[in-house]
Amino acid sequence: MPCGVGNKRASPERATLGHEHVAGLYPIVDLDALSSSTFGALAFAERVLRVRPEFLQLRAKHASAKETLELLEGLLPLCRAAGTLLFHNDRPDLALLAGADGVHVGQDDLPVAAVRRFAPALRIGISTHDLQELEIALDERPAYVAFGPIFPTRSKSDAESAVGLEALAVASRLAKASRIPLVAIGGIGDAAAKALSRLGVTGAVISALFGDSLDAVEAKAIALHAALTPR
Ligand code: TZP
Ligand code: MG
Repeated sequence: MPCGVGNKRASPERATLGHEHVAGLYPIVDLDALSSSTFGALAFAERVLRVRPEFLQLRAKHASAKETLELLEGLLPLCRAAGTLLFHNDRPDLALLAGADGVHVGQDDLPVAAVRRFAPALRIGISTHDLQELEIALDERPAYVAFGPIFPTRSKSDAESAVGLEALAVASRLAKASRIPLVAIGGIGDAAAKALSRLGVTGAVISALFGDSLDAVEAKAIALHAALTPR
């Protein structure tokens, strides 16, 4: 039986981030994006982790379960050393097996209640794409809610329409009222990062982290992290 299944006394409080506000960069290590670069996932992660982000996500849409588990197991000590929470996209089973901190689920993934039954201690992030989905997700009291795409993106094959900054401002008010951290996603680069930070929202980023070299990746992570951190 997986750990936690049937543990009715598990406290939902354990599965939050422990605070309502998150700031700074939320880097996503996306294997599809990495496949068009010369970077290995761990070397890439090691560079972005130098900004000590609050959390980092592995997104492995087309990798095998075995390869994904091995990668998560490689990422975990790097994240621990940086004080960063490791989230895995889509698959709570792999997150749990690897000892990761959380799972990021979308609208077609396992429902939050099922994830909680399976793995009560895993923190849960939920993807939402409009204000109705956002309000439903906030009611689930996850560790954070992601909202987007804010701007058009090429990193998600089936991306919904971009929602824009006005909808993000409304989403930010709703999330604040619910005291759940909000993560904006989709087309976030330096310019958008400044607008996000004014709204008190953090940003998840795939493509804007890429550069010609790992030094350039690190420089981009530093710049995005600074732009997403309110002064
Ligand atoms: N979900 C909504 S947009 C998106 C995901 C996974 C892709 C974000 O990637 P990028 O390159 O930062 O736009
Ligand atoms: Mg998903």
